[in-house]
This record gives sequence, C-alpha cells and structure tokens, in this order.
Amino acid sequence: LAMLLLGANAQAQNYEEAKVPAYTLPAVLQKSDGTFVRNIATWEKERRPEILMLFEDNVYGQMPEAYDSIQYTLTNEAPDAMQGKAHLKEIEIAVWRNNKPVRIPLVLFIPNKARNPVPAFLFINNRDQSNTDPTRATKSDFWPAEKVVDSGYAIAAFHVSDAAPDSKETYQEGVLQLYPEQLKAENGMRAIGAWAWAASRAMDYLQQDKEIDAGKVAVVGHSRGGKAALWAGAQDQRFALVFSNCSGNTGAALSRRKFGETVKKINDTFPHWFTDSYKQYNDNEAALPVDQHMLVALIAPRPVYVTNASEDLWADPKGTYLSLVHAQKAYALYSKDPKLSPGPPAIDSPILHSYMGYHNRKGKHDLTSYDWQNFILFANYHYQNKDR
Ligand code: GTR
Repeated sequence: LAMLLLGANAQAQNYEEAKVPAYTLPAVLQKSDGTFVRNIATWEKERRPEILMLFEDNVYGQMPEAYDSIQYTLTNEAPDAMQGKAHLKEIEIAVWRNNKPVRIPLVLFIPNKARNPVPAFLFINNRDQSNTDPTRATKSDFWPAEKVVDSGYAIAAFHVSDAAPDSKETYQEGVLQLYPEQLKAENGMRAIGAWAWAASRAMDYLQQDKEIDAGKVAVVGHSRGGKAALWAGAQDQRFALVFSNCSGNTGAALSRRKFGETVKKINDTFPHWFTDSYKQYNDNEAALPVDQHMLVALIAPRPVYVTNASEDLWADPKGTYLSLVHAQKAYALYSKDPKLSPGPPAIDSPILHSYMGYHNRKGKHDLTSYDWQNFILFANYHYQNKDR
C-alpha cells in the first residue's frame, strides 16, 4: 500500500518552488533553422508564422477560416437599456458552411453618452449564461457591464457553449459541425480553438457595426476562457488588446515549470480542449517546441494584460509572470519594451503603464470587479495615454 501511495504521489501536483525542475525555454527570437531574428520584418514574415504553426500543430489546432456565408440578425434591441445608459443589441451571428450553420448569440451594450464609435470589450463567457443577462435582472461581478459602460466602453459577450459545448462528449456540436475534417486531424481544432474562432466571428460583426470603434476591440477571458482569449489574440491581429484572467496551464503560465496544473493533468481532465497531438507532451514538457511565453509574444506589439489570484496556485502565478518576462523580446523588437522587473510585483500591485500589464489579486480563482477595474485602467492608458 505504501508503495502504491508513493506511486500516486509521484503524479501529484507540485506547489513548492524548490521542486520546480530546471528547464530551458525555446527562444522567442530564434528560428527553427537556428538563425536569430533581429528585425520586425523577419519576425513578422518568418518567425511569427512559424510559432503560430507550432501552436496549431502541437497545442490548439488549426484555425479554419473558410465559410460560405455569415449573417448578423438583430434579435432584440433596446435603445434605453440600463436605465437609459446604454443601447442594447442582441445579435445572432450565423455562419454557414456546406449547408450547415453555427449560431452564436452576441449580447452588446453600447454607452449612450459616449461619442460614436466607441471602443469595446468582447468577453468569452465560460460560466453560467446568467452572468451576461441582457435584461440586467441578474448582475454579476464576473461581467460588470454597467461599470464598463460607465467608463465609456461598449461591452459584448458570447457563451462558449454556442461555439463548442464544454464537454468531451459533445464539444463537436458547434463550430466543428462546419469543419468535420478537423475532428480526424491530429492537429485539428478542438474546443478552445472553437471558442477563439467564435471570438473572431464576433469581431467580424463588431467590425461592421458603425457604433463600434473596430480598431479598439479588446478580447477578455477568464481561466479556460482566458486560454481562448490568448489564442484568439495571437491568431487574430484585429484584437487591439488582450486580457487573460487566471488562465494558468496552457494559458499564460509556463508549462515547463510543472507547477500546479500540468500538461498531463489538463489533457486527462479536459481531452476535448486541445489537439490529439498535445497528448504526446504529457509528462514530457521538455519536448514541446513551444512554451506559453511564445503565445504571449505572438500578441506583440499589441498590449496584453494577464492576471492571477494569490490563492490560485493551480494556475501558477509566478510561472505566469515569468511568461511575460520571457515574451518581452518580441515587444522590444518594436521598441515597445515592457520593462518588466525579473520577479513578480507584490499582491494587489497592478502593472498598468506598460505594454504588458499584470496583477496578482489577493484571493481566489475568479474574475472580479477588481480585475475589470484594472482592465479598464489599462485600456484607458493605452487608448488615451492617461489615467482616469
Ligand atoms: C480548471 C482547469 C483550469 C482552468 C479552470 C477554469 O478545472 O484545470 O485549467 O481552466 O478549470 O476554467 O476555471
């Protein structure tokens, strides 16, 4: 029995800094042929596409872009929602391919006071639908729409289940109905890829809504939604800002640290999130041709904001911050050095005035009004270069 327990224990998650293994990260600015990237052109034309493809082939899967048609239907509208503060639009985004549709409802509040077009936050909702209640009968800190509207921003949301149900049995019943060939591919799209795909379709809608400033749309996600937000921001350069809250393993945290959740753990529990090919890295992180700092680097030079919660060791706060530190080189290429210090800031000390924002909020794994407050300040800083 003791032997068995020991065996089980060897698989347990590590929460001790002293037990983090020694590791070498793949270099952001070195191409696979060994040559170094020294300028923006080589980064954009050669290394960036190479990293993107490595993430597609080994982690998140392909991002199919072809479809036959896309339609936006206004299913409900209220010009005086939120006691007159906002214009509510509920839109159904229907995307067709090979005579099959996927329908993604989008909720959107546009501040009435702000001068059009307005910048917007697009939220990937991974929790209960009631969090983004368009009637506002139910309100939640998870999606504090009134606060965002009061700050002069539009706020939109869609639910992950409309793109891919978050279940290993039924994740195919959404975007993947359009792309059945993906299901057969080792590097095929899976649930997180489908959520990121849906964020891009929401962006397609926002781009043609005259009330929205499409050059200032931020994508926001929490935890599994935060993983999808990073992948959406990496893939789709129309997103001006990326906010990834408590995204942890295969989000913003470095996989090679094996601190808290590991690649094996996430693949065993959520086999439908990532590619089949990702499973070969279970207990074998060193073999990964990427680590998550490279995902963050793909967002450069656009500002990115990443968070943790102090009690959420499962998501490895330190490994998340280090990911930003190691991604800085891509920003420096654009002379937008985030100037991060080598170690994480104190709890509740947000880094707002940098191309890479970060905070470690005191408390548990969650998305709260503290997190949103800092997202708004970070957006203010980058859009207006001033604090409010
Ligand atoms: C956990 C998972 C994390 C994170 C979290 C969440 O169970 O292990 O990677 O995604 O769920 O989405 O809240």
